[in-house]
Amino acid sequence: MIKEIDHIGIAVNNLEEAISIYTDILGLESKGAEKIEEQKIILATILVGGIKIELLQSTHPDGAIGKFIKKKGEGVHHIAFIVENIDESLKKLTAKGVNLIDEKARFGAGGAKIAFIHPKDMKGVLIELVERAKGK
Ligand code: CMX
Repeated sequence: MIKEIDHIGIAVNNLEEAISIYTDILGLESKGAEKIEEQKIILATILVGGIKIELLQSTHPDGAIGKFIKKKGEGVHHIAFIVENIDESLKKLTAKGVNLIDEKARFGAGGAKIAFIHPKDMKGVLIELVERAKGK
């Protein structure tokens, strides 16, 4: 079902400052920022070999990232795995009794189909499933 890691999401207070740390200090490449209104975030993608780091800044205090930072501070927010067929994956997980945040996939950054699994069922780690269009 799971192919590989797509990205690691990191919650940050200040996107520009975070981008500068990952590019100027660590020497990684940034692909630029994207606002995702539905998720109440602005995200910047940092490329690390075949996988990505998504730096996530909240645009509203009541969004998922805003609430996370308020409770836990900045840091790793989620791990995203690539799946070939997200609808099939969600059906399989439902059959196994897994607590899904999204019973149906929705659209995320870059037009990918995404869905989240509740951290309570994943040993305290928020897991995102991602299905990318072929060639993306
Ligand atoms: N990782 C681990 N645990 C987390 C967490 C995270 N990212 N976010 C919340 N939690 C914990 C909370 O601390 C809380 O723990 P306790 O019960 O021990 O206090 C528990 O999960 C449940 O929290 P909650 O208050 O019931 O629910 P929240 O309103 O905080 O929502 C969650 C939590 C995961 C359901 C919500 O953030 C969500 O739906 N996330 C999916 C969407 C998302 O994260 N979007 C942002 C990124 C988008 C992207 O990258 O595209």
